[in-house]
Amino acid sequence: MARPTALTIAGSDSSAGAGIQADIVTFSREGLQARTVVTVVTAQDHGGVRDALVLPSRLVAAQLDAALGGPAPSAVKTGALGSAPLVAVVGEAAREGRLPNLVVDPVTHASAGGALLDPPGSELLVRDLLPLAFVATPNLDEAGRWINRPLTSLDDVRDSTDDLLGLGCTSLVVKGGHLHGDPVDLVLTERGSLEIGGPRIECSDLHGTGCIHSAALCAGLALGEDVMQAAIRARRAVEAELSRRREPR
Ligand code: PXL
Repeated sequence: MARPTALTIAGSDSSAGAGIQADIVTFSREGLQARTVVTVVTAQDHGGVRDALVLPSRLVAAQLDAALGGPAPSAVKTGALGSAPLVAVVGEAAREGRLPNLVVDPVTHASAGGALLDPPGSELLVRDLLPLAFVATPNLDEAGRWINRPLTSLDDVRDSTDDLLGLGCTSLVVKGGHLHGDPVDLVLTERGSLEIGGPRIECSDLHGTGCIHSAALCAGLALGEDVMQAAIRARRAVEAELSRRREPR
């Protein structure tokens, strides 16, 4: 039988550790066929983003039409979206019901520095795209910014469940990497929550781990898992990647 397909709408990372390149590798590791829509082309290395070009919305819309031309993908994720017009292109496709199981990873900056979404784009993402998302995957800082209140502890997130779901997405996975001690990811849905623990794997290189997380989550949904199962898959994919990076080369 043909492998299930997932679509990523994201930026290109020339170092290939993050962005659309990380998404393709992750989809493939999880047994999926990838389709891709490139939004921003970046030239980057460990020093950060050296240059970047946000593609014209016409070209992104054309890629999206082409990528959605065959049998529908089983799930879709977004990464770096560059600018408000590209957020609008994705929003329009989502409103038309063309982006099933939409995972919105709110990427604004590259891990080594450099903007990947401008401020009007970030505003539109919250207002226009989050309400169309099946899952959003903010870290603590991003989730806190969305509800205008700093989130620094697990209790802060637990107490903010209603406000976070009030943003309009069906569910959220608030990533706990910034918590003190071992990270706990919190899955929030109208039907209940789940806390996903695990050891903190110390690693100086975290480049692309957010992309791997949202891609593996998207893969889980494409394979028919619910958001809680898919969030566990995502957490384990990040742990496996960090363990590989710690191995002596
Ligand atoms: O991990 C976030 C991210 C997303 N997309 C692109 C990136 C990065 C991080 O560097 O380069 C293109």
